[in-house]
Amino acid sequence: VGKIPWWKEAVFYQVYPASFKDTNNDGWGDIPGLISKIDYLHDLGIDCVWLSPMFESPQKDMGYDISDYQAVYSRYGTLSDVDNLIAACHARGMKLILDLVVNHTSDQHPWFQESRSSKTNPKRDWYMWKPARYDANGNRIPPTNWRSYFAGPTWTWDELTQEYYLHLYDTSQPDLNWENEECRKAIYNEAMRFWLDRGVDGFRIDTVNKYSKRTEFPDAPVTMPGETDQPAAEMWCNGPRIHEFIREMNEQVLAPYNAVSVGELSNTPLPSQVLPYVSAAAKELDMVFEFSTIRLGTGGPFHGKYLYREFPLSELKAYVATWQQWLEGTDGWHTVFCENHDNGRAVSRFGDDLTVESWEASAKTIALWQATLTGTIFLYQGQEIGMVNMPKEWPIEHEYKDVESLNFYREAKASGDAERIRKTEEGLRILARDHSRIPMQWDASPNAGFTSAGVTPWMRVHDGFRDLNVEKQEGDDESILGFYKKILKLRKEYSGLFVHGAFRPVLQEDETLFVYVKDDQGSEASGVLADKRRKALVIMNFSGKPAILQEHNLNVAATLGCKHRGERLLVTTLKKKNLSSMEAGTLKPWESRVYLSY
Ligand code: TEU
Ligand code: CA
Repeated sequence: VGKIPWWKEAVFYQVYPASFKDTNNDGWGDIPGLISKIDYLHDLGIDCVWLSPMFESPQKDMGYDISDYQAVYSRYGTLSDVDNLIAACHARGMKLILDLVVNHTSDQHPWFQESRSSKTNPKRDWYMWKPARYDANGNRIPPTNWRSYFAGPTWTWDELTQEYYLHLYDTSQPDLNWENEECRKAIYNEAMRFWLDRGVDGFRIDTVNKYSKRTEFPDAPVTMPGETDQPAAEMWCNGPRIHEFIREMNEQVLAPYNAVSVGELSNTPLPSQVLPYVSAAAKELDMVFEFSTIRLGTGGPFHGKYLYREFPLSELKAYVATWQQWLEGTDGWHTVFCENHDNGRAVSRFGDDLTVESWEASAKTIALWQATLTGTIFLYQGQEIGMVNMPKEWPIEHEYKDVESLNFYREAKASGDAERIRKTEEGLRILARDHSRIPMQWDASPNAGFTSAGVTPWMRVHDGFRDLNVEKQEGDDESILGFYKKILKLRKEYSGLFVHGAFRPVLQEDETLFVYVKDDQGSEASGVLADKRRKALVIMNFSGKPAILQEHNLNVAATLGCKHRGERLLVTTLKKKNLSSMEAGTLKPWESRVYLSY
């Protein structure tokens, strides 16, 4: 049993700095605010904090548009604040990773200012410039028909040098040219070594599979009839040189610093395409976020992330089974997550936030779901108290701030197509990235304790904050927060089962019950001898109705099977007061249990 790397069993927690805690009353979260909450995170059971971008930026994409990799955006604080944060984490045996955003910079970055200044500037080739094309009527058109992730074309015309530059995201986020070796070296130095030398423990790597574009720049096939720009993720995802680039990044920086790396891998639904990034032998990344599971319900005829569609529980379960089992027999690793700053809140999307009972029970069931899956677990700020989406009646044009949301909203409005506008508004109200970006709810004081009374926070605080906040749940081990603390401990205590164990789906087609067996036989990590193998049966009622196990042909003892003497209840989402009414054969709405064989 080789030594297990720390990052496989660690609990990671993503902080979105603008919305976490404001300590200087400007309505914007800051690093001193995060430092003031490190003990809260330590007490929750967090081992490593992932801090979303706090670098110098015009904030067109909330810091994912960086204009200086070695400076801190003034509203977040200073370099010494970051040094203090690193020290605060390390003093508690915790670690800190930063967000590495190097597919693009802000158009305000000096590199781009130089690149755009003339065609002969030494940094011209650090970005992707192309001459215009002309249509049959002699009108100038972009080099390709690619549609941006934020709607519109991926090309912006530059009058001064009479060429287009590429931007997969906003026009203010020009793509760096990874084909240029000098540019890559500058990235490794300025964006990576600078922070690793200050003591940062690694990186979450933004858009990690998009640096190698199809450099012949072909047009994308038409999948959105009638639209000028077409979705073209295959033109820049998992491109011809991507593994060469990531291996070089590992060789040059990650390995020498022993830096942990977790890559953000979107638009890559096939395990065969994902494995090369995370197999230990590949020496590329330690792990990745694969989005198929939590992107369920997004996308639609306009490939807008914001055209929501209902999906059956069996579809969610199928994705979980696929991504829980894809690494068996390989030397790879992966992550477990259901929330981040780019998606709606899990309890509003996969649970039921309509009544206090269903909100609390479904949030705990989602917690149990995450805490029993194999991989490294990542929580997102507020998930631990069951934070929910913004109220559906909040007007989009006033309360939504995200460039992605607003671009899709304006594009739909401009289309004049009533059905498209309706579908986009409906989708935004469930899926918009804004839902996870409203202020963290700390207590029942004005502005939920995120900032002082009388201050206007950069985003509106959820109206329900008085009943949903950290203070209300702290000290109550039956709250959602108390439940997370409990099962994060159990996850570690039975890491052979929950962190490393083999996943075996049960009742895969059932549209009410989400059931699986975890088996520590599946991992040498548990060091368990064959005759002592442990198995756990996770049973979750993913519905608002009681579930009679017998009606679903579920028998606990039979399902756990093997030569065991019996099973015991390891954890239930029920509160103590309801335990007396707990029926072995019936699950209450959104009730979940874990049985342990022994
Ligand atoms: O997101 C990349 C990514 O996965 C999104 O492009 C996603 O595919 C898109 O929302 C689909 O509609 C990262 C950051 O997490 C995100 O916040 C940034 O806006 C983006 O990159 C650009 O840096
Ligand atoms: Ca502040």
